[in-house]
Formats: sequence, C-alpha cells, structure tokens
Amino acid sequence: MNNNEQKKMTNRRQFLKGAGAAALGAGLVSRVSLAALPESPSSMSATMEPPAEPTSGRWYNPVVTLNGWSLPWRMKNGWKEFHLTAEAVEREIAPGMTARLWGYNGQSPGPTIECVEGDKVRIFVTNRLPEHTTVHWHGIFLAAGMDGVTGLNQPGIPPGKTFAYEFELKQSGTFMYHPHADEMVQMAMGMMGSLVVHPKNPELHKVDRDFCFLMSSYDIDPGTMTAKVNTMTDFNLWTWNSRVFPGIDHLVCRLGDRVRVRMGNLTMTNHPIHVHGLKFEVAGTDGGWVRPEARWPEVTSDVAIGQMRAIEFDADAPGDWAMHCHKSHHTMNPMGHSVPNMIGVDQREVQQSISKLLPGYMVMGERGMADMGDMTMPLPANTLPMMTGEGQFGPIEMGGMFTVLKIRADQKPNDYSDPGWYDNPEGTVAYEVDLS
Ligand SMILES: [Cu+2]
Repeated sequence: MNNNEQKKMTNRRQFLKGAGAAALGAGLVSRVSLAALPESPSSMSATMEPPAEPTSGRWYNPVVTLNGWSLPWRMKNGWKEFHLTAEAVEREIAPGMTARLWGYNGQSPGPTIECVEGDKVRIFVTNRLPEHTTVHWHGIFLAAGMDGVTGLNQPGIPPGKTFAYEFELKQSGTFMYHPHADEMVQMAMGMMGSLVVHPKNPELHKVDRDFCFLMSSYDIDPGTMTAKVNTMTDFNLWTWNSRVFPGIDHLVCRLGDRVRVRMGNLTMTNHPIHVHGLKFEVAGTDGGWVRPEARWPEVTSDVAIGQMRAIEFDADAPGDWAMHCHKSHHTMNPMGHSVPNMIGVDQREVQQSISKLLPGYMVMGERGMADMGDMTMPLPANTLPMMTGEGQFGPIEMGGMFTVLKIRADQKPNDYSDPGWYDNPEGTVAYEVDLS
C-alpha cells in the first residue's frame, strides 16, 4: 500500500467513525436489521395536521405547516432520531390538478422537522430516487461533514442506500432542508422541507399561532403531470408548500393572538409577501432572531431566493384579509397566460366568423381579463384556470401564492378549523352610490 492509498483508507475509516455522514450500506442494514432505523412514516394528504404536541424530549410550542404535517421521531440513548425517505410523490396542487413530484415521506414538501435548541438529532435519509441525493440543513451550524453538499462534504447517497446525519443544535430559529445534489432537477421537482428549531426556554419568542410554509415554483404544461426541470424563468405554478390558491390553507387566528408566519423561498425569484389589514415585523431570518430594537413595522416583506423570514404580528383586526405575493403574475395559475391583450378591441365580427367554424367560441379580454375569474371555459385535463376561487361577494380572481388570513373574535384557542367568510358589521362594506 503506498502513502496515498494509506491516506485514503484512513480517511475512509475516520469518515465511518462519525466525523462525516455514517454510511449504512445495504450489507450493514441487513446485519443490524431494519429495526435499527426509526420508522419513516408517510402521508399522502394535503390536509393541515393540527399542531403536534411533543410526545418525548424537551417541550416546545409546535408549529402548523400549511397543507402539511410534522415528522414524528423516537428518542434513542439521548438522541432524537428522524427518518426521511426521498422518493417520487404525487401532490394535489389544488383540487383539479395533481402533479408528479419528488419529495420526502409521501409529500412535497417533505414533513416539517421540529426540534429544540440543545437537542442531539440523528436524521436517517433513505434514498428511493433513481439518482443520488443528499440533504443540506440550510442555516444550521454543524460539522462541515454533515452539511450535505455532494462531493464537497460527502459522497451522494446512492439509490437504495441510507445515510445518517448527526448534529447538536446550537441555535433556535427557522431553517429548511433540501438536496445539494443535482439541485436544478431535485428542487424543480419539489424536494424541500421546513426545519424549525424551538428555543430551549419555551417562554422565549412565544406566540399563540406559529405557521410555516416554503415557496416553490413548477413548470407543468396544462394537461400534463410532471414538472419540467430545465425551466429557468418561465414557471407557471407559484406555490406555497406545493399548493396554489384556492388550495392553500387559510391562516385562521383568534382576535388578539400573537402570530408568527415562517416562510422560506426555494424558487428562482424573489417574493414580496404582503399582508392586508395589519402591520407585522420581521422577527427572524435563517440567520436567527432579529433583536427587538432592530425590527421595524412593515406590510410587505421581500423574501429573496434562498432566504427564510419569520414575520410576527398582533392579530388585532377582525376580518378576512388577503395575504399574497405582490408580483401579480405569481397570483395566477397556468391556464390563460398566452391570451393576447385584447382590451378595447371590438371582437364581435371575429366572434361571428369563428363561431361558424367553432360553435360556442367565445372572445375574451375585451374589457380586461376579470371575466376569466368566473368563466367555465373547458380546460385540458389536470390543470387550473388562471384566476379562480369564490368568496362571499363573487369570484376572487386569484391563483398561485394567495391565501386568506381569517381573524375572528370567537375562534377558540388552538382551533384552526375554517370559520367561513367574515360577517362584516353593518355599514362597514364598500357600497354602491345611488346617483339617480
Ligand atoms: Cu412571488
């Protein structure tokens, strides 16, 4: 054995001893039996799981993942053990459209991982994808060998294999996990999840409701199910937790609640997130908590690519309030983006001639495009109209990154169920002026 070979062997041995991700090869798994791994539970549903109280380990105030859930763990010799499985999934983007994506444990995004500052966590990652993958723990302070960049920090996890990541949490805040392997493909296919580290003292940064979601974008042609992975700019689905309006959970709050919304951006552009009806402050980033004296009031916060923002507000205004990305193309769904601007063009003659060839043909856009909000235009299978959703006063004419913040005086603590539309007190709704 020459020097170089010896060095390689030593490195390999040190690697297996624990400085780097511990490789559990197929042989090893069969020797120790699969029972050595914690369960890797799976969910097929896009229904919000109510906040999951911790069943073991340190107590914390759990988060609520929009259209999602938190991953259970087991305690083993002082370690909190989680098990992620990277795999192909089907995700309902909104009723009427399902996408074939990649994700974790049956879902895109994967389940939220919740732990507590000071926890020692061991996260097993089993790869059921057709290519190698890794997991990067975005924002977490850890040993370089646990950081998950293929080639730089570890070899990729080959298909069929399981690796373990181990770290002790030295911080609290809002983070995320995603692959650092064939990233363009794996993130365009929906591989990501939220990672929340709660403060060791549950009284610190305490809120009444703590929501979280990740932003991702997809390019899925109407009538198809699989995301195109080479798209650079022209995405047609702008999602929160791989859902679009009207499929995104409403943020239901009780009047007077202190509310946190944690959001991360893994799309290829920035998203100015705007909340109506009240003001908020950025209380945390993926670098940690913002000191109270360094916060300022806002109603829109730009979340740049690769950033996380935790905004906090007092839910002091009862009502139904829009919460959305302020880029108007990001509150639209796929169908209809190729319609030319026909505002002011008299299309009656055209309609007559085309109707002879295509009975039922209908011109669009003469008065703007709002008509599309209540149009029952036949759509190709498995896609969504550009503008959709129905409110108490008619079509909401939105899609994409849009949902409703519902603040109610009579909402029970810890009740996240939909209270229905706001009953506006008499005399508080914009009204038509009688000019007769
Ligand atoms: Cu946006």
